[in-house]
Amino acid sequence: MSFIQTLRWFGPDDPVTLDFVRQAGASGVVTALHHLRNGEVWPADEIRVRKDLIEKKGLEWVVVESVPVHEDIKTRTGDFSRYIDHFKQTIRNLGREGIKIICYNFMLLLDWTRTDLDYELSTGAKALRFSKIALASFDMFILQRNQAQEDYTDDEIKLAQVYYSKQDANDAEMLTKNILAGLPGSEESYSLEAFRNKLHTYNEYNDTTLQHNLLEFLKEIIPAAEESDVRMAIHPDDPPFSILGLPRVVCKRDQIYTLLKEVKSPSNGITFCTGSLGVRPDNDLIRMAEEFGPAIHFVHLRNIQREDNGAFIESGHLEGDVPMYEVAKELLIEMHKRKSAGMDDRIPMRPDHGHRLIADGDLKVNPGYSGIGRLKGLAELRGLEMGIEKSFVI
Ligand code: DNO
Repeated sequence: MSFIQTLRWFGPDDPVTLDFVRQAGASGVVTALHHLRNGEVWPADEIRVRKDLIEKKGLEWVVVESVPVHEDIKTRTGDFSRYIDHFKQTIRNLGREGIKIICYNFMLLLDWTRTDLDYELSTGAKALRFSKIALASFDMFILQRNQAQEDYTDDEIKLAQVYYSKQDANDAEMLTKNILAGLPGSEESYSLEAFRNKLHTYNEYNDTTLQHNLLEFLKEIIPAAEESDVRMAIHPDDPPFSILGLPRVVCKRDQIYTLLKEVKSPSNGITFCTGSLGVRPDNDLIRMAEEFGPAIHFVHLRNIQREDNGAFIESGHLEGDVPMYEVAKELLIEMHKRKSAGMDDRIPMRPDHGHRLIADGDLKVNPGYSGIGRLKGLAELRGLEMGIEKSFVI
């Protein structure tokens, strides 16, 4: 009753190849047609070509991560109806090709965000890190967003001033790039000027309007997913709080509860990403894994270590603030329940991100997506899972 072990693969240009995925012992691949423009329908023949490539290596494409949601859909402006039709068609095309789990997110303008992509841990390994103070310094002094100060406490403002005063032009450029250039899978990137101009048009959005737009979107796409026997798995916001004045509505337990309750369907579910949700101490991950169990269609296992002033480091998969043993146990129990109910029981899981280790060498990997670092994560999680399974008395 184990997870389907998967690794993310960014397509034929990814230096971490499908052969590597196979040798790592994963059976599943998580990928997307990254070369298509946001909002385009994914053509059936392109899906098939990608699927064949994966299957030729003896692997299976089990999850799409992600089908990007066009910005017009999130804001419900412009051409949003047409883009929703495209999204539905993409669901149908994927379903017809046998790819039944689709991960997506509903973050405005930016996808996942980090301020430091090369943070050196005490072991010498490199990790990703997010610092609220660095973000505040970008927001107030580089982006110079109107009224940005209102979003920070006096202490945060002081710390951000100190942080900014220590930065040289290169540091500031690097920080801007890390935040705006789009981390792998983001599919969107902005120059400072373009981002500033865009942001001006977002003043009217708040949690209420954004959540409304998300629910409207779900009401339209979930029936298409049901017809195609596809399960939609929304990814939580990362980090799970508002940044740069933009609302975020998939951050915590109550928000997830609402989106599942308002559109009840076996096709409306979540990606349970422990690294994203775990940043908030008010998210009780063990309880959430139990409560949302049946709606968990895909799992990202990753750990974070919270630090002072709203910062966090991506720690080793088994070390940090995410109680990985207990969470994994809850998810394995969920799979057992499914099996007893005669249902499709195995949830695809990927070790989310990995450190960059010496053995990763100079390979130009996508930030967070090293080969050896993720292999370490996968191996640890595989061992954890086996230990839990063997201890079950069923
Ligand atoms: C980061 C990922 C995100 C995620 C999207 C889901 O490593 O977790 O890129 O794929 O936000 O749509």
